[in-house]
Amino acid sequence: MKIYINQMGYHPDSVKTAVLTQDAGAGASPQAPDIVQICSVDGTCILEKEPTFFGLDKSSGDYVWHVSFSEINTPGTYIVKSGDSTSYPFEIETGLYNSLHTLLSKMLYFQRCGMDLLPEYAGQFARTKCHTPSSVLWSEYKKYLAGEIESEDMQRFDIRGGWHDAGDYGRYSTAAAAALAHILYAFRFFPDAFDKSLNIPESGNGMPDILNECLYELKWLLQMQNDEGGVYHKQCTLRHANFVMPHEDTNQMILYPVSSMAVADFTAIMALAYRIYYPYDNDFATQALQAALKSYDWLQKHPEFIGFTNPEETNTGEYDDTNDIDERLWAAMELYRCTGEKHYLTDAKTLFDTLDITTEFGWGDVSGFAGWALLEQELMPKASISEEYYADTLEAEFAKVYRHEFLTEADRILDIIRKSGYLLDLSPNEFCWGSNMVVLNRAMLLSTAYLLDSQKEYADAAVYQMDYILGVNAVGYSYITGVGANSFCHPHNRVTEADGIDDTIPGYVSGGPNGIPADEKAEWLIRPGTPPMKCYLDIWECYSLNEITIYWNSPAIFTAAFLSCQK
Ligand code: 9MR
Ligand code: ZN
Repeated sequence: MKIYINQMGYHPDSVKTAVLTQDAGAGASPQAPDIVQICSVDGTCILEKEPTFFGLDKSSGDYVWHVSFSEINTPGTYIVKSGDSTSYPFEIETGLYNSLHTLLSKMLYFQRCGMDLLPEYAGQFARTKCHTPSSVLWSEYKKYLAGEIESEDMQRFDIRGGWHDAGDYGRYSTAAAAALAHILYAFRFFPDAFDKSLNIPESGNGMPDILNECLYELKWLLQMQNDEGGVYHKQCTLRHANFVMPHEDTNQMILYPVSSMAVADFTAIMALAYRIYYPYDNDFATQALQAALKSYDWLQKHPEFIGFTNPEETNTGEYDDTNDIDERLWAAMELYRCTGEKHYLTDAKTLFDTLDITTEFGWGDVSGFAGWALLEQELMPKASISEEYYADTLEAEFAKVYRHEFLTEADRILDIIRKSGYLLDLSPNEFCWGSNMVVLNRAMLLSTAYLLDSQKEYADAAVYQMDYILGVNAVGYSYITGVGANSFCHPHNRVTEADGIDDTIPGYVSGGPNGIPADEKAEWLIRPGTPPMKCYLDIWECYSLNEITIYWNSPAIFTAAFLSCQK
């Protein structure tokens, strides 16, 4: 019998559920566990409960029982016991989620490119600045590789900074925009959560540190806009670097062509940045809005979809897409929110009407961000919605439709959760590369639904998703480094492998189980037929299971910030 709990712990007033499991493999029949005891960490029993049988969980192949212990609300350290089995210890404490999103946010500082990370901020993970030389355009570099032009013939671009995307050192415009959207909206909806210092170089300058950190990425992204208002899809070397420290990756950096997704995402995130930064840094905010308007013009001049496919010489990330409608929708909606000019709203509504899916928060489908922009005032704290809030009838109608879209999707997710023994928001066939992102993006959706509709079930469901990430899963790991008694510690991350330091940088979210492992090591080690929730290994080579990225941390920041504001 295994007992899974959130290894970090629970807010005193939160819903608390332990999951007990037995492997259902080889035709075993379920053997009811012994009575369950919730004990203080010294072994004193506080509560005894009969577990409730859920049945077979399809994603894990486990028989599952549940034990609710929400009634325990005295701060302290606890364990759960049944027969010979004991859970990892966990806390009941206010403030856990506040500390968690602070730790998750500091990860972004560790991803910074182009500056020294000093010991006073990075501790033992201090490192030398990286990727400072100039970049060239792919259109010219291609000719250089073919021997058609000389190195001196290439134009040079000084574009520096930003966050390394992931375990690789690339920087990608659409991935950046998605991560920034999660975090800037987290700040918009839960401003009081972000009161702690991140201990970064800008700390104490009068701006909340989460905005200081995001500004580092935004300033890089601003440089990715060209004179016409186009935005380069990515800044990367031709091939992924070896497992060396970032400053040892000295290959030529290349600006890959403009994609319409990158331009639209850029427009949207710069417009959002205008609203967020205006009270703190007027000049930057104005610059961001000007940049957004310029890129919106570009979009008007280029109504056609301009996708992105890696040239065959390149193996760095692709972030491809099949259309740019959701990106254009998001751009139009953000500019409407900034300017109140009706033509943006009309553009947004026209694009929205062509979409089937409207509530996604990923780098590939950004439609849900448009909903956040539209419903912003309803999602922000102490929202006072007056009859006149929505400037006109089209807006009011559109807001009604979007509210319905979010709530309908949240109800669909609740149905998935009810069918999962682990109270997880994924169906068995949804364990993809980066499945933890899907878990967390849906947790953001559930949080959104709660903000719109105050039904406790939505908030409880968001808690269950963080429980899954922090240990209530069929492999028993906490998927956040440094959090919980059994956290993963071998991420696919060049810095962690190359730095020669035993400890892992804390606060990384793992990509998580992948039902279709897609790297050599995982394909070799994971037996065919393994249930999807168990297709996970804490091995650094397994990039399709155990990488880290900025946009896997960012939805965890959002969800933890949401939970830190709930009772
Ligand atoms: O997160 C991306 C995942 O959804 C895709 O299936 C995968 C393969 O295309 O790529 C992932 O993105 C990677 C990106 O291309 C480069 N940086 C690391 C990202 C995480 O693995
Ligand atoms: Zn770098």
